[in-house]
Amino acid sequence: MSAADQIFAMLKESSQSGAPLYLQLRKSIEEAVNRGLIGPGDALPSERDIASKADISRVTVRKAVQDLVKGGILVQRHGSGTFVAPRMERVEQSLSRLTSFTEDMARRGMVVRSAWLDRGLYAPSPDEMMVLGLSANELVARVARLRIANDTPLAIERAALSASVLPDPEAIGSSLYAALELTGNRPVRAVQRISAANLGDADARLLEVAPGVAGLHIERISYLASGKVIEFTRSIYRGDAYDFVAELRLTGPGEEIRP
Ligand code: 16G
Repeated sequence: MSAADQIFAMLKESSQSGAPLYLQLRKSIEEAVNRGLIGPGDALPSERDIASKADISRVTVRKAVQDLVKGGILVQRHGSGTFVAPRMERVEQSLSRLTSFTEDMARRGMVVRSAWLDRGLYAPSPDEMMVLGLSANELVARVARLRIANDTPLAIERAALSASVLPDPEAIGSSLYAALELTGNRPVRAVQRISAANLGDADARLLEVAPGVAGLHIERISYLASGKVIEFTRSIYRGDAYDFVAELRLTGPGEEIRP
């Protein structure tokens, strides 16, 4: 049975419900995806095919499809059509170990690569001056990357470090922490702040999700053993790809809780 037939069969099942047509169609496409009748990466039949098979207007089909794109069930690629979104295998990330993206993904057997969004030396922003302890006449090294594992973009990371630590951001290979390790500047402690964020258009396009879907905004400030701040990184992670897991322990009497 073709994908259009599968959807039509689902639609016939739900046609008794009395709900608006576009909602019935949306549910039918969702059902076809959930039951695996059309799989991740499969092309959705054209608007015209669905409309003629189900005998409904193309406007109705468009409305249902747009809703599913917004919900992340379908993805639209300019020029090539609409597809079932790839199923994300969620990554479980411990919040108690200070690891790098490269190490995290390699441990899971995933192939890591990054696309450079920016790298260079700049005059620091007020935030960067404050966090990294820079004065206005010092420079900041910025390293912005789209982090990709097994061909799926997972996060956009924008790191800022003092230019005295990273004088040549062009020279980092595939891992920032490996480059810092070489000069004895790999952080030993970090404080991470995670908050919810809806992805804006530009970030959503890079992460290949629909604009407005849920993401995680993560700010990491990392320290050397001396207590000096070494890295200030602001990242956007895909909300459908990550579970951050923290182990909690009861603190003993007199034990200090520090951030
Ligand atoms: C992690 C860190 C990021 C760090 C990067 C280094 C979070 C949220 N962020 O992704 O702060 O810059 O690792 O990775 O965990 P790399 O050594 O592979 O470049």
